[in-house]
Amino acid sequence: MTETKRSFCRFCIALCGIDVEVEGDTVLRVRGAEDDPLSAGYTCSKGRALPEFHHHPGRLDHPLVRTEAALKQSSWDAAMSDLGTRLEEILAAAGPDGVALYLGTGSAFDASGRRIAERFIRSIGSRSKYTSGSLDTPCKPMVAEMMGGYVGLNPTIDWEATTMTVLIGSNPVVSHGHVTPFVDPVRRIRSLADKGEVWVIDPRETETARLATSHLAARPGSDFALLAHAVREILRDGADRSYLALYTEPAELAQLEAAVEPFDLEHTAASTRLDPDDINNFVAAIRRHGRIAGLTGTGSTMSAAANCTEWLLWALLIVTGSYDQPGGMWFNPGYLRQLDTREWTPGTGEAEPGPASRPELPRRLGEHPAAALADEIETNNVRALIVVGGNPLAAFPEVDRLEKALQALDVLVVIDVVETPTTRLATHVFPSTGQLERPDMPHYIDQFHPIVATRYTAAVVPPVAERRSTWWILARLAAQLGQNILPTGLTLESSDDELLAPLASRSRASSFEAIVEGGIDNIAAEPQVFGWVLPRLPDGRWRIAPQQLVAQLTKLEVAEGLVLVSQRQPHHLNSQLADRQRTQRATIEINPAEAARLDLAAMSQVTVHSAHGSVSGELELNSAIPLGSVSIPHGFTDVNVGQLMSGTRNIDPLTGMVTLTAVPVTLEPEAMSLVVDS
Ligand SMILES: Nc1nc2c(c(=O)[nH]1)N[C@H]1C(S)=C(S)[C@@H](COP(=O)(O)OP(=O)(O)OC[C@H]3O[C@@H](n4cnc5c(=O)[nH]c(N)nc54)[C@H](O)[C@@H]3O)O[C@H]1N2
Ligand SMILES: Nc1nc2c(c(=O)[nH]1)N[C@H]1C(S)=C(S)[C@@H](COP(=O)(O)OP(=O)(O)OC[C@H]3O[C@@H](n4cnc5c(=O)[nH]c(N)nc54)[C@H](O)[C@@H]3O)O[C@H]1N2
Ligand code: SF4
Ligand SMILES: [Mo]
Repeated sequence: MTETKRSFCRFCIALCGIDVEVEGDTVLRVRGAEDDPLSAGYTCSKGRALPEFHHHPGRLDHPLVRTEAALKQSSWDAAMSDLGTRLEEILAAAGPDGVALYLGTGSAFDASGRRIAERFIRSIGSRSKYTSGSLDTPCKPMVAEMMGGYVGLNPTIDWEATTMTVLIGSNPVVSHGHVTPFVDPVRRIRSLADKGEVWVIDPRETETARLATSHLAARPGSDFALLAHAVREILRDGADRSYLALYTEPAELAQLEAAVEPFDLEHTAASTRLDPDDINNFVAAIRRHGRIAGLTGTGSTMSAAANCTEWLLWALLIVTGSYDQPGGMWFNPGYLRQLDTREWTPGTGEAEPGPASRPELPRRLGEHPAAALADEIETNNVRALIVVGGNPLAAFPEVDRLEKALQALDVLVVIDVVETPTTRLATHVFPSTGQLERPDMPHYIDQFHPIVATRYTAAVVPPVAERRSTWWILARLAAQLGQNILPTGLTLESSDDELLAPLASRSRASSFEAIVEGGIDNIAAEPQVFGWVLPRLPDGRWRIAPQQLVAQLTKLEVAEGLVLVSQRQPHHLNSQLADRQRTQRATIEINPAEAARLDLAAMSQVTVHSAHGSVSGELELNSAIPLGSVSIPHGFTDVNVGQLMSGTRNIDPLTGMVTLTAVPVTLEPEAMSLVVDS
């Protein structure tokens, strides 16, 4: 019998409401839930591919343990006993840091799995924790802490009243947003444009740029200059002086003024390669609107200028009096965490030293930057790695080197739902329940919601075969090591719901049951909350000119020549669904005029070289790519853009982030491989 069950998609932060048609444990079809208050029937092709992903031929069904060269099916008890013994040996020989954890994107959408993974690594006392956050956006928490005193301040558009929105290096029509979700993005961007203006700063002529009222195709990596100029000009004319008097220090404001002083029109036009009239129009628009909203995406946060761009955007939003004010931007305190009811001790944004092999890399948020992982393994500091919901071979820099390092580990545990290039190297593979097989409630991503609200879903289908919840797998492993890492009163026999329930205890809801029964409609959700951040600022003010960022700005340069720019594609999420090659694959995209200039127009295969490495693939001529740029999507291991990225060069000294966009490259016809008859 066919039944329809209500859930929400957990591929991306849009968390669209879905109606899932099932028959027994077979998932037949996914449709957008028409009556969902946020997504109102919207889904994208990834959400609709959930049945295909759920029944993927590579779905993991049993624990696998490597014996000799092959992974062999095992029972949970035997796999845990084998792994427990090996981890105990490593802990005894190498100490707690010898066991590392990498939490990828897949873990962010599993509230209990992520929470118990964090408890696992704490319980063994290891500092070797890594997450994908150090690859895509470490500037955001750092700038939030430096300027506002708290890492968790996540500014969001005032969807009701903002009249000017600036999107820098983000393409929500494809991505559905970086850390601010654009549910039903075309409708949302149109509605923002209907209310006033949407400015997109992106070297590519993106799907979002086409819907915007203005598009500035600034030179990749030059966003900081445009923003520095805007801050400079608004400080001369157009600043919200009463806001500045209340929430900034005059001496710090003077430091900001001095820092942006070199960015006059001429200098800014030369850096960004924008027409001076366009730059003037941008500044004039900001003056016209007074309060504005602005967001960066990975096109900015993965660039060498990430920190300064983020800082100068925050500075622009403060100078215009936009932060924590209607018509500007608000900060989602989270429905579950409700930060607006808590006090915090303001942090300063200082980092700790990195791991033993890369002490120069900063350690932030209790984790090491991903760039350090290969070194840590090569120097034998890390002997075991546990990967939860991540696929480092499709995400990290220097993938060739990383692959060798992963092969050299004593233990590589991968907890995933499907076979991946990373599971293929593992010594232990554990099959996790997938998103349709577990109840869930967004926790870690609670503050990214476009309104203050939460969602609960029951499992849509029961897990089949030997699939277990990620929380159970890690708690079981901890038990094997003699530790109980579950919250008080819970055991390995507890249900997924019992694991979720404590998340409601400090929330806006009266109880977990109220969330379960209420659904998103009748929970006391508030559209937006203003005015809770300003009274909590350190010493009552925004630190508008953090010294480390002021110093970094003086050293920034815009790369000359051909550069690689990042992009995302609509039908896969990083490496997830990237094997659906009939819908999407990685090509090397350049502008037809650039191909003609480089004498490549007739080529089918080309090779891209960076200072670190090379990648070859099919050439695709695309007029949306500007002159001077090449673009390759990430997430693929056949054409793996990670081969161009370095884990040692161009590492940001403040965050340890690898530069993943605006990377200098050269392009040439693919070298013919010699065919040798043997
Ligand atoms: N369909 C799909 N959705 C996804 C993902 C996916 O893989 N596929 N991944 C998810 C993840 S993990 C994340 S973090 C988010 C990211 O979400 P977004 O940050 O919105 O990601 P993109 O769509 O790649 O948009 C980045 C844009 O930056 C531009 N860009 C590149 N370099 C520069 C530069 O130097 N300056 C400027 N101004 N722009 C530049 C690119 O042309 C691109 O259009 O998306 C999430 N959603
Ligand atoms: N060159 C370059 N490199 C990049 C980027 C880029 O734009 N360019 N983007 C960067 C970004 S933004 C990110 S976030 C990282 C992504 O880095 P990762 O997070 O390491 O990569 P993903 O491909 O998202 O891996 C997610 C994994 O989670 C698994 N999974 C899915 N559902 C579940 C589940 O329910 N439970 C468990 N346990 N696992 C599950 C999937 O099968 C998949 O293997 O890559 C970064 N690397
Ligand atoms: S936008 Fe697509 S992938 Fe993201 S939650 Fe909605 S349906 Fe899922
Ligand atoms: Mo990401």
